[in-house]
Amino acid sequence: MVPSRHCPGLRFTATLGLAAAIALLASGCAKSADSGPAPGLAGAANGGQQQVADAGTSGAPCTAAQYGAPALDLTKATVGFSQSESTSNPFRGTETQSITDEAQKRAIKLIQRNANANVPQQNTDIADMIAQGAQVLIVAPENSDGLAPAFAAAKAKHIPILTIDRTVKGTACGDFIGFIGSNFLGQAKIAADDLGTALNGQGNVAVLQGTSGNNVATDRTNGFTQQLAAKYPNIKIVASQTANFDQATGQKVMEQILQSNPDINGIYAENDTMALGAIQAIKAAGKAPGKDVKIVAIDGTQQCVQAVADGVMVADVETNPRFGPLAFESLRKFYSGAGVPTTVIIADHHFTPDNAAAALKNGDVY
Ligand code: GZL
Repeated sequence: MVPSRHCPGLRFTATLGLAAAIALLASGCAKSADSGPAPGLAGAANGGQQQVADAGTSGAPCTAAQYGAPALDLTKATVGFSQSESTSNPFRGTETQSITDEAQKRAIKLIQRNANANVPQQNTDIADMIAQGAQVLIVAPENSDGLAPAFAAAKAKHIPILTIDRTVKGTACGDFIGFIGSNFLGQAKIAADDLGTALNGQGNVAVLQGTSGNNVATDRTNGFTQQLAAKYPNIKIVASQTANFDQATGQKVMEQILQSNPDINGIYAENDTMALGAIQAIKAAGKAPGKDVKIVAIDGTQQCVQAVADGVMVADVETNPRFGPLAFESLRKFYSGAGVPTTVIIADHHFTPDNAAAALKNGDVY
């Protein structure tokens, strides 16, 4: 594993206690968002397949019996997939494709819906799939507490739900099986270090926050502000506003921020699509992204990693959306009696000018 420029070449080992592992995750120097490919894949073209972070699993293994779900032969089952946002965002498009491909590979019947970032719609989607015969669900939640009606309806029918990419409030192995996703706090701390270094520790920055009401945006906002406060006292956040993880909104919000704060020299976008919108706004304001304004973002999409390679962005922290293999393997273990940890944190790449070109070549971007 290539040590990150900001974090020593830390890696989790089996000997780390969970508290230490969580502290390390929170410190932002977690392997899950550290530089370079996941360990053992250093430079290897692995097509970006998800890897579990070292010490990234926690929670007693959950089985169908413990959950109170009937036995099920997955190969004869109907699985429902509830996607939260439009697949026009490459994160969502890749996530949906990964679930679809893995179901096909395992010859499992999959039905799916897309709520287009609408929480009431996602409740309806889940209810519809239950009515259509879904016996187990994989849900990418739009937010952390708006889906209680759908989760309660599934629970009442003993239909288990595995959550991916965002968490929901409730009891693991009770209201839902568990969670698979990234270390969002760690991602944000790495992004803060990237921007702090690029600005030589001083400047005025703007934050484009994701949609409110979910753990991803909350952690990415808190992680960034905590790291700035801890390490970069001369960097000031002069504007921080949501652009709902959306490119057009990101451009509009950034145009407004630049009008009222012309001296901004850094931008932290909580996902790549908003970063692309911000780049448009910077250019429209007659400034050079990468020169006049340093930009860092989170997701690891092809366009933004290319921007890192081209010097337009300073770095891009990956959020690997290829949940298919891990999600279906988790369901297999859940039903086989082996059980699945209720929290599984995945390892993400950290794309910098040192490795962006190689990542674009070896298929680690999406
Ligand atoms: C992260 C996911 C976020 C992505 C955004 O797991 O919830 O939502 O980073 C997406 O691109 O909108």
